[in-house]
Amino acid sequence: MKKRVFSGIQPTGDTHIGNYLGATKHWAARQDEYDNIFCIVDLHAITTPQEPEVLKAKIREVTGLLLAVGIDTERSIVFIQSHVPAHSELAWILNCFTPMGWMQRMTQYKEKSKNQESVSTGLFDYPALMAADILLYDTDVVPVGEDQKQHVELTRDIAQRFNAIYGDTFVLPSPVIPDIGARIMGLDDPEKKMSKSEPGSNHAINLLDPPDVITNKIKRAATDSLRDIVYDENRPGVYNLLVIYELFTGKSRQEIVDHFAGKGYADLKKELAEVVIEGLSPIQKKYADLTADPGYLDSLMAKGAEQAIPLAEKVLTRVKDTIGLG
Ligand code: ATP
Ligand code: LTN
Repeated sequence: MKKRVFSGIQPTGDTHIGNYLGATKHWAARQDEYDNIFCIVDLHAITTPQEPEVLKAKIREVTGLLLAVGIDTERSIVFIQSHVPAHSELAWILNCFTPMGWMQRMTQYKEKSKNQESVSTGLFDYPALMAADILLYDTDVVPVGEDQKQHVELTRDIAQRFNAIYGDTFVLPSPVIPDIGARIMGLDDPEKKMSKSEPGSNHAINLLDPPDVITNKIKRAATDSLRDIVYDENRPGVYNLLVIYELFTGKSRQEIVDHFAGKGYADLKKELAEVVIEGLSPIQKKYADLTADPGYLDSLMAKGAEQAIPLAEKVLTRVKDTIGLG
């Protein structure tokens, strides 16, 4: 039997090449290897304030982009989190088995709540909902970018704690993080992870950015005052650009360093813009086709929820029986 993969993406902000290179590209590439479930996590999106109309549009956009990068609904279940009520229900139950101290250690919460006047309880509790997403499907493998590793490990801890009390109930999931590209950095500040929620027009390359926007963003990307083009993690700006180049071209590091020997940052940026534009072009074309008929995505998502609901219900019933509910 194939291993079960589950992963999720938030319908907030603009989906960027970090999401693609760190996560969705791998989800698409390994679909035949696994039994896959991918989720557009709209309930996670509302842990920070959202405009209703924008949220609705973003749910459609992210759905379209998942399919455009190659997720195939014949081989993978794709659905919207709020369409499957068991996610909220299991999240509540898991809350009751998660020590506050475990949640307080989560670095994403610490970062996202920093300098905020008011933060929702939902943002603090975000990892319990994520644990519910994963555990509801007896998930073995969770492919994510580096920033989500801690949340998957917490999920595993919650599952282990529950199993220790009640006996084997949950499958223990493991995170899978790509060797290269697990943490694509912001173009404007290579010390910060490229992120959907980061403001700044020059921060991220979005999957739907037109060619001239991509070229301009890369032109303005932060580098350093040195000259040679080599992989050096102590020079995060150039390192990040080289990693992006490597992932879009599929070339080896040696080939890339040889290719840019004697050239300058302007050459690197020009060629990088070309390969990114070329790499995103088929995704953008496919996205335009998929979203031309609005009813099409809706029907696929209805089918995805129909497939997910019985799987989730089965595990939720197991959990409720175990703890004496119902
Ligand atoms: P936000 O910053 O608002 O939390 P995000 O950019 O992290 O959003 P998500 O929808 O939360 O986007 O993430 C979807 C997937 O993309 C996750 O697996 C996450 O780990 C991965 N990911 C996000 N940013 C990066 C990045 N800069 N590099 C590699 N992977 C990333
Ligand atoms: N928290 C994740 C999104 C997410 C997720 C999941 C990822 C929600 N539920 C379950 C993997 C498995 C993020 O990318 N910020």
